[in-house]
Amino acid sequence: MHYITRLNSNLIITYHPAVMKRELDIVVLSDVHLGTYGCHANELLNYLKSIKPGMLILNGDFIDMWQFRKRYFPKEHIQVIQQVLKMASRGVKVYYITGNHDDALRRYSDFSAGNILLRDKLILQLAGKTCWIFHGDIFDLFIRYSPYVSRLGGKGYDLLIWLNRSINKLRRAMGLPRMSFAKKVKYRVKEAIKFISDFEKTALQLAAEEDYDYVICGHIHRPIMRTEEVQGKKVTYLNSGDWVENLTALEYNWGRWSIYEYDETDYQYVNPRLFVKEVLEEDEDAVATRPSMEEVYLEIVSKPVSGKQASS
Ligand SMILES: [Mn+2]
Repeated sequence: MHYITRLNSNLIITYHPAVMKRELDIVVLSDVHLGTYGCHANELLNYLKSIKPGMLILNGDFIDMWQFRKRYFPKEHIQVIQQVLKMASRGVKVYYITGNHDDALRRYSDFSAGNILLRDKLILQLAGKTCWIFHGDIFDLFIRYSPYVSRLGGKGYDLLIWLNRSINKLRRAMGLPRMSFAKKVKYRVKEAIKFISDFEKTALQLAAEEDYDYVICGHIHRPIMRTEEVQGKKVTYLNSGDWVENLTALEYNWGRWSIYEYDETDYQYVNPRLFVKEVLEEDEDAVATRPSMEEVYLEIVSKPVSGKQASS
């Protein structure tokens, strides 16, 4: 998705996404975790500024109230909130669905203010299909998981991400590729994998029992889209991922769902005035009349080449 228009062979303009917004029916985001070191607020801000959805669904853990510290809430995190409010004021319907890290809001569920609607879950009818949307932490009740996994949402995990970022800054300065600790810790552990698969299975199972066609969650920070047949019913499980590690969103447009993955190059803006025109190809006459090195030497030194032979 690059907004590139070729005006002529020498000039390429890359449009800033803010100028050309992508129109979408629905966008689902989850696990932004504003207020934590791990949150990629700048990237999310780029993404939000590049889209024009009819509906924006924040599917839980948008603001991390567990780790909410007054001393860590940087400018970019506030800008994300401002951008969402701006979108709401421009007519985008914003559903704020509560998660376990913003469960303090659950006591206000079903509160609405203009285009901003606070909910614990959302059911949508899309093209004759029923979509069941909620954060997914309720499955923690069903799935017994190891202390390793339960720690993933805690302070230690946030510290790990902070450490990971600091190390990556250093690695980048040394010209080394970035590495992800968090991903390693999370995915390399067998129990975590089992937890994820149990989570997905539970969601599919419950959705089939409740007669939903789609079940859309967040919580486990793993973007995916999978369709299974459960008890003779076709159910699709979707997960919007997160803005800590994966930088993903679910997009619904033209009657179908897709996973958007953030790509830095989509947001690079180069001022066309800064472009240097391509060097014109040398025409053969110019090459033929170009003086030899000896001639240039003579021009400068005015003495024949002696000793070392100048190469031509
Ligand atoms: Mn969660």
